[in-house]
Amino acid sequence: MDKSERTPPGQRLTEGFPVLHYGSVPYYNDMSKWDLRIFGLVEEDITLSYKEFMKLPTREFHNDIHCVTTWSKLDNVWEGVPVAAIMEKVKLKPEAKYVMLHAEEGWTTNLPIEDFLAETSFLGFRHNGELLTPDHGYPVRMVVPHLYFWKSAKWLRGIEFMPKDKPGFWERNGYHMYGDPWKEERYDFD
Ligand SMILES: Nc1nc2c(c(=O)[nH]1)N[C@H]1C(S)=C(S)[C@@H](COP(=O)(O)O)O[C@H]1N2
Ligand SMILES: [Mo]
Repeated sequence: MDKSERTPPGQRLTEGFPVLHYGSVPYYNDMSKWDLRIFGLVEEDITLSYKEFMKLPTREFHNDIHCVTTWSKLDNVWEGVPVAAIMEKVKLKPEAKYVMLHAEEGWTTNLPIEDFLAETSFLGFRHNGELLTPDHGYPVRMVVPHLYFWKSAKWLRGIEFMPKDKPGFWERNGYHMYGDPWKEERYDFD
């Protein structure tokens, strides 16, 4: 597919990699303070240390990203942990229908469980050959490329399984609950 067909309506292509977030960039000088908690509707919660996380299987992912503020960046190459590798560590309860991603400083974003479990979703730690920079989510960010990029939580610290949908940070502040870039699901007040 050519670049125009890969660009959703209302988006412009950028070669750069803009940095966008609310709040401040966390710096980690001691990775023993980082962990990732998987909780909510699972038989048993787990907490992965950075060491445990980095031992999970990884692979390369190729995708395009689309930010709600109208920039799109094509042909990203990432290294990340497939969601399936995380899901092998927990037993999901059947009532789990939605996911809340928890980042540093209480920042959150919500999505349906099918979108979280999609084969194209992953926990990324390398982008275009380099470890993620602090600005882009070091050490680990979620990447859900088929939804607007605000669903791709930087500085990921928790994955919560929920029975019902609940708005995350931007969703409480007017962003769409789902955020399909091909349908221009940008804001919920229009
Ligand atoms: N933790 C956290 N993750 C976040 C955000 C945020 O404010 N905090 N902003 C989101 C938004 S709105 C966008 S567009 C992307 C931007 O990612 P980038 O800075 O790597 O381009 O991160 C998303 N992830
Ligand atoms: Mo965004």
